[in-house]
Amino acid sequence: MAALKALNALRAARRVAVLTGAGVSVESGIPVFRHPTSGLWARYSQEELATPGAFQRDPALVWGWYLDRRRLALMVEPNAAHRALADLQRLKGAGFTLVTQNIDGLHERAGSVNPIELHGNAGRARCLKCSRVTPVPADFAALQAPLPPEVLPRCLVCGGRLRPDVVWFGEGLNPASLDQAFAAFEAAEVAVSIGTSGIVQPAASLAFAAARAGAFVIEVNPDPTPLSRVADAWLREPASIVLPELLAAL
Ligand code: BV8
Ligand code: ZN
Repeated sequence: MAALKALNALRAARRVAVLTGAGVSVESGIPVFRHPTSGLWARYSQEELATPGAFQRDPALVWGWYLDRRRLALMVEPNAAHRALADLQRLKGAGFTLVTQNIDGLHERAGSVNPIELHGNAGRARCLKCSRVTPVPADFAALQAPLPPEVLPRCLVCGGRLRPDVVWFGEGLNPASLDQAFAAFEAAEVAVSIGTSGIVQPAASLAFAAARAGAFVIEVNPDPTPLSRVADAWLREPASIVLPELLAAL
């Protein structure tokens, strides 16, 4: 029943806004954010590593974590959920906006064009001094953790230290990206929240903003989240099953 309601709403909608979280990449082989990470990282909470303080205290440790996550993202393939969202964008055209909390770059590799990467991208580095953003230097990216501090990358323009181009806890999101995301969700006829626990702010507020503006809200998540009781259609199945089915029927 919920799937039919979702299908009818998506069919009729000209403006569709989608938010994805780590759950959309699970079936590609990337663990979700809030499960204990394996191996070297098991003894740290991810919230501890993804902070300016952690980088200040031990940049080699934090860079090692991001290089590992970048390496994993490059080793895996986008899954049917990523590909279905690229199809949906081709179908809906300019009325479609994809916002992601993920830093794995899988949406673009699946064919999505200009996804709004609210939390940045593990494939990029940013200079602490001149803010220049570049791909993570390839020679540095090839190194395995634990990294000796003397190998940490520096900006080729000003010599400043480079950091991962991601948004850490306690850091502001890019204001232009955030405004663009809220504008899309507040204008949407259909808002879709996929594979996110809806814990991290301000991203978690997007779907609620759409609901308040009168959008039909679809949630794709096997588990309940704070959005589930507000959603007009809660599809409790994995994204890589539900999204291709919806696209095939559109
Ligand atoms: C900000 C990049 C203010 C890095 C990330 C108290 C103290 C300090 C801060 C706060 C606080 N209370 C609130 C805050 C704000 C804080 C916050 O929200 N904290 C939370 C933990 C309470 N937010 C911030 O700090 C943000 N900044 O507020 O700044 C400010 C303003 C101006 C100026 C200065 C400061 C910044 C937040 C961004 C943090 N960076 N990532 C990195 O990745 O290393 S967030 C991180 O969490 C990832 O981006 C991740 O994507 C994101 C959200 O997690 P999810 O994607 O939802 O993943 P999760 O594992 O949680 O859930 C997966 C879901 O998938 C599950 O529900 C599961 O059921 C589902 N699933 C599983 N399999 C499938 C599936 N679904 C579908 N199909 C499947 N197959
Ligand atoms: Zn620089």
